[in-house]
Amino acid sequence: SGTYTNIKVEKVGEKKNVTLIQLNRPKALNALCDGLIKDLNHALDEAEADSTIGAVVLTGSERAFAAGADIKEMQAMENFSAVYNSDFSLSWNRITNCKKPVLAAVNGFALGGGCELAMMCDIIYAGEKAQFGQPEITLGTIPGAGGTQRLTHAIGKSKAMEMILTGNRMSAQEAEKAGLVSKVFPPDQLVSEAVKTAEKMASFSKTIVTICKECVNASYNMTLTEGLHLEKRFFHATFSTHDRQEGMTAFVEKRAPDFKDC
Ligand code: CO8
Repeated sequence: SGTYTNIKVEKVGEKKNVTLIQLNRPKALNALCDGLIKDLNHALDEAEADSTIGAVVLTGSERAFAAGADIKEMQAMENFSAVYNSDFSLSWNRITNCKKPVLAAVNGFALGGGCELAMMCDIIYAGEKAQFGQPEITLGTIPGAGGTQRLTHAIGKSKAMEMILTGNRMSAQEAEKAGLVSKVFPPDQLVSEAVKTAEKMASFSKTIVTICKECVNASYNMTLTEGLHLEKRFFHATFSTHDRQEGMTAFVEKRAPDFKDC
């Protein structure tokens, strides 16, 4: 694992096949400054390139997953061109495009860009005291890293509108009920539960896991007909992999499969 200023990175799990990335700017409640985003992108590049890693868990502290984009950095941007010409937002697709599954383990505040960062991940687990919100309206701006789009997809128009137009926060329990979050755990068990799930995803064929992720993400960008077509073609494609043959043969022979990620 590399050495970073704004994050901590560790290989975890029984087989050390999960990368645990912890956002680590406690004094600013993990506000997503430029340096933190650069560190995060770098750590994701490393996890993606590392053939021993099968999944990533992204977490913060018990107090905050991330309290948003760094307001102090944004305050200094004078006008449209200052923000437009910076690479402030460009690298934020990194998580969605990561070939390995990324699970967000959210304790505490996930606000603004922090909520958006969690929503870029493939799965969100929350600690019982987590709070989700898009408070940009209170700062005279709007969500700029997917909040108006991904939140609406996740929880529907009425709930998304209410959060975005009022800045009101949603509790972990409400977020689970609304479908934003898939599971809620006591704060001190959250990361270990997330790692367990990540280990399970990491136990399967990496190639097939990546295809699954690509197909699910495609549903955001395609009509149903196009998405079903893409899925069918990828389903067919799995038949030319070693791992599909191994998986089905292992089932028939009543033994554990030995996936080779090809
Ligand atoms: N940016 C910078 N610093 C922050 C941020 C932030 N988002 N949030 C907290 N901090 C800092 C505080 O300034 C404070 O620092 P200091 O001690 O130097 O004053 C420290 O963290 C602790 O914060 P508080 O004292 O405020 O702690 P409280 O427990 O009283 O309150 C809150 C916690 C409620 C989370 C409060 O800090 C808060 O409201 N934070 C701002 C939340 C917010 O508005 N987030 C949205 C930001 S806008 C955004 O994310 C736009 C996304 C667009 C993305 C586009 C990217 C391409």
